[in-house]
Amino acid sequence: MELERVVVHDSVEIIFDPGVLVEALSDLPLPVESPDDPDLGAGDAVVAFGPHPSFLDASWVHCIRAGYDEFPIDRYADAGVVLTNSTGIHGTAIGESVLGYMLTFARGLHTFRDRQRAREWEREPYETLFTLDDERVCVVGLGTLGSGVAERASALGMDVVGVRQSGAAHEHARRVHTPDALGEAVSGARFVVLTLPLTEETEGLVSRATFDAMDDESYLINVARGAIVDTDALVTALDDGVIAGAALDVFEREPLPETSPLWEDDDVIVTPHTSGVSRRYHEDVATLVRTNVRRIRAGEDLTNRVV
Ligand code: NDP
Ligand code: 7N6
Repeated sequence: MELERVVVHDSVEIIFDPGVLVEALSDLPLPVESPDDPDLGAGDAVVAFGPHPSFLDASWVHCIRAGYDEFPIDRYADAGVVLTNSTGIHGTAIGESVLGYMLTFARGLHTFRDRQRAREWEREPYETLFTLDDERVCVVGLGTLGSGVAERASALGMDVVGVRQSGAAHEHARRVHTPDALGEAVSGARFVVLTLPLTEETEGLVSRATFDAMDDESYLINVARGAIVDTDALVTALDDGVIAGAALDVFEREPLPETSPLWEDDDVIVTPHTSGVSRRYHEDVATLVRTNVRRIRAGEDLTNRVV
C-alpha cells in the first residue's frame, strides 16, 4: 500500500473535533487533512467514526471505535480496502465507568441524587444498601473492556466470573464459561456486565431466559451494544421485578427515543454512549494510526486489522 495522505473524516465529531486529531497526527511524514468533502483515492487513509460509501475508494479505513458492526466488511474485502479498528484503548474508561455504575447501585447514589433535586432528606430502608466486596460480577466478554472491568472489580474484592467465546482462563476471573453456559454464568451474580461485540451470534443473546437465570436483586450493565439485549424482555424483567435494575450506555436506537420507558425507571441509569470516552480519546486513536502508518511504510502487518 502506497499511502499519500491521511484524511480525518468529519464523522469523528461525535467524539472529538477532527482538528484535535489532525493536530495530534501532525508529526506523521505525510499530509493529514480534514477537508469538508474529500475526493478519496488509492493513496488515502481515512480515519472515521462510521462508514461512508466513498471510503470504498480509499486504501485503508481506520475506525475510531472498537465495535465495527456498522461497517460493510464484505464490501471492503471485495474492494480490497483494509479496515482497522480501535480495540485496546477503552479498558480504563470502561472499567472506571462500570465500577461507577456498580458503586452507584450498591450505595444508592442514584436514589439520593434524585431526592436531592426535591431537597428530600430521606434514608433508604436498612436492607437496601450493600458494599461491593464479596459480591459476584459476571463479565460477558473478556477482551479489552471486560479485562478493564474484571481487573478493577477484583481489586475491590469482588468475586469475578466471566464468559468468553473461547472459554479460556483469565487472570482476574475465578472461572470462565463459554457462551452456551450463559445462564449458569449469570446465576448468583449481583451484576452482569456486557462487554462483548455485536455479531450474528450475540444479537439478542440476553433474553428473558437470561433474566430468569439472574437473581431478583441483580443488575444488568450494558456497555457493549444495545442489540445484544432483547429490549422488550429487559423492560418486562424490570417491570416484573425479575431483576433489580440496569445501567445502560448503549441502546438498539440511539439517541434513546423520548418515548422509551427506560427513561422513567428509577432503577435504570441511562448514559448517552459515553462510558468509553475520556478527553484523551483522540491521543489513543492517534497512537494506533501512527503505529499503522509506520507498519505500512515498513511493509509489516497492521495492528487491529479487521479486513
Ligand atoms: P475485544 O475484541 O477486545 O473483546 C471481545 C471479547 O468478547 C473477547 O473476550 C471475546 O472472547 C468475547 N466474545 C466474542 N464473542 C462472544 C460471545 N458470543 N459470547 C461471549 N463472549 C464473546 O473487544 P473490546 O473489548 O475492545 O470491545 C468489545 C465491544 O464493546 C466492541 O465490539 C463494542 O461493540 C463495545 N464497545 C463499547 C464502548 C462504549 O463506549 N460503550 C467502547 C468500546 C467498545 P475471546 O476472548 O474468547 O475471543
Ligand atoms: C464512543 C463510542 C466503540 O465501539 O462504541 C464505542 O468503541 C465508541 C462514543
